[in-house]
Amino acid sequence: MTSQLAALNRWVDDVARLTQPDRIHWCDGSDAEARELNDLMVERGDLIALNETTHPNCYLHRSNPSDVARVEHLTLVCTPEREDAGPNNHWMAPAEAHAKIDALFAGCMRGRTLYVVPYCMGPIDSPISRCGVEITDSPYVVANMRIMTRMGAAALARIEREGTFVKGLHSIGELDPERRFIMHFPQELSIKSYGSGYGGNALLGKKCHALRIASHQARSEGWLAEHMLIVGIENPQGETHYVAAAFPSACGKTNLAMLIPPEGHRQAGWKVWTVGDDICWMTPGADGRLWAINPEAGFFGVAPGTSAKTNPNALAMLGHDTIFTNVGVTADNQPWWEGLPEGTPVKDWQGRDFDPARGPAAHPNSRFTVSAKQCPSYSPHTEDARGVPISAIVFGGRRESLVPLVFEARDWTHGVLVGAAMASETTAAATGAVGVVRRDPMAMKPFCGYNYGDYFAHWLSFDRPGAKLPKIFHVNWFRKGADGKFLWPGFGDNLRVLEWMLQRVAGSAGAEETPIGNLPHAADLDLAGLALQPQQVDELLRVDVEGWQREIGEIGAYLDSYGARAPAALHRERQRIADALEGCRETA
Ligand code: GTP
Ligand code: SPV
Ligand code: MN
Repeated sequence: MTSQLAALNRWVDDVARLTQPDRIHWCDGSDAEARELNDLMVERGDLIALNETTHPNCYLHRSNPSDVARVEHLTLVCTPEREDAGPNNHWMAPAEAHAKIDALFAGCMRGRTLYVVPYCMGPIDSPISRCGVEITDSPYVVANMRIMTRMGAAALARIEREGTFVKGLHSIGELDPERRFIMHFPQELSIKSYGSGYGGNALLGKKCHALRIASHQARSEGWLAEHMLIVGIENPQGETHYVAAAFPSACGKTNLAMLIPPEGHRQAGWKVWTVGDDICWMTPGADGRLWAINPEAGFFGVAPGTSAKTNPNALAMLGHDTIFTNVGVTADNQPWWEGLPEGTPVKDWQGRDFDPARGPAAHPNSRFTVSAKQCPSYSPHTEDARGVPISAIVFGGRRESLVPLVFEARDWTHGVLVGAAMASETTAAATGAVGVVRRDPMAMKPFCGYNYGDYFAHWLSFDRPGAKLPKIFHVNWFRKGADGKFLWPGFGDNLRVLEWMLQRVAGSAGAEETPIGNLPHAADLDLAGLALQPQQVDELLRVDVEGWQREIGEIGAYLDSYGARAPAALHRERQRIADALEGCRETA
């Protein structure tokens, strides 16, 4: 046995001694194993088989009602120095954290099976990919990890060959919110998660490894681990350009990643290719460009709002081999959620008879887990070992006022400030109030595994001689009019905005320079076929100088909260914008 597998075996032994499982099962990722696990879960009531005719091999999982979203207040980054986790993270000293969570793990797997889940984040042969092993007592987690990662024998072989792997220890414990922690130890490349079975808290390859631990590794190794979708846009000339976009949780990544172009664009020959919908690892290539892989192999997507109108590709992939979590069901046992035009829910997400007075049938953060290969727009380049070259980076938030539909950053430093200054209304993806505007730089507030000040400096460091960096843009699909309705149609029509961006990259589209960045004139956007009033377009593309003066003041205070760690270049950039806004107001 190689020393690596010996190290893995020792760790499994240590964990078994602590947690006292009845059995240990090493997952090989085979179909037979998946079938056995599904049968077991159906028998135990962890999964409910859905309508075999309309949804072959689809299952419903109902979470404990107190365990349906990420828990940011219980998610800790445990670096030796508190300052290295930064004010953006909850922190605990590593020794104290281990002691606290190990006390919860003690004996917690009695009567249960301990599953050893080797996984690879990224194409199994890519040098950019990284492996991990999750130990869990939840068969639901195993089933999800099998879809979301390259899980099983091939990953174990890579671990044996390669050396390092991230250690993730997980138990659902008692699913008691009072006995729940999600802890990260970046220096030890390890994660410990107790008391939750929900997505980001429990599928440790996803946010815990591929963002919090990976962002820490990426900083020391010169790459970026980001909360971004990756999408390829093929123009009528047959050229495909890749865009990476960071929007906070439940703010449109899955939808943008697999959009269907508007009718006119489709006829002209535009196509969209999905590479990833949530996480992007980007590395500078020998050619100076940033090359990106999607470390995941599946989608853990938001169900509500997904329909044949908003996201036909998603609907098409959800017809078979999908795990649904916390959706409602119809009388004939089909999955149902708010936003589907047809079907009537008879049971809500908690399995109760559906009563609209008690709220929606599907939980607002109900999800589907599905293999990326089931997506009709799945890009064959998803498996490319070197990744795909990124032409544009997009930041975006959910802002009902102030922030225009789109603007372009003048250069990389301005773009990093645009990312660092992002704010968005909170959503049901995390516990806590929904609809509250908060700063969420680069959509990484819950996921950056170290001090944001250092993270901004790391982003700035990519601007160096020889670099051919993507252009940076900011979008807002969620601007509302006085009537409280979204001003922009969104979804497939978002391609119209991406088209302008790619024309800007090619140097072939116009823009107006403003203090906050470059905005398209209405005539620079292809709006043909949309029923937008001219005043709606004006509103979407308006820069409210006084509103932005307030915003830029708040951004200053926000940067100040990172003290000396906030890069001086961002302060200078912010001041330049503040001065330009002041100049604008004086001339107005
Ligand atoms: P996470 O998986 O939590 O990271 O979310 P996400 O960023 O992938 O968000 P997703 O694409 O699942 O969208 C979340 C919600 O926003 C869904 O209910 C969508 O229907 C809705 N949504 C997505 N894109 C748009 C858009 O362009 N306009 C509007 N109005 N709503 C959108
Ligand atoms: C998010 O909340 O950003 C998600 C779902 O993508 S989770 O896996 O829970 O992080
Ligand atoms: Mn996400």
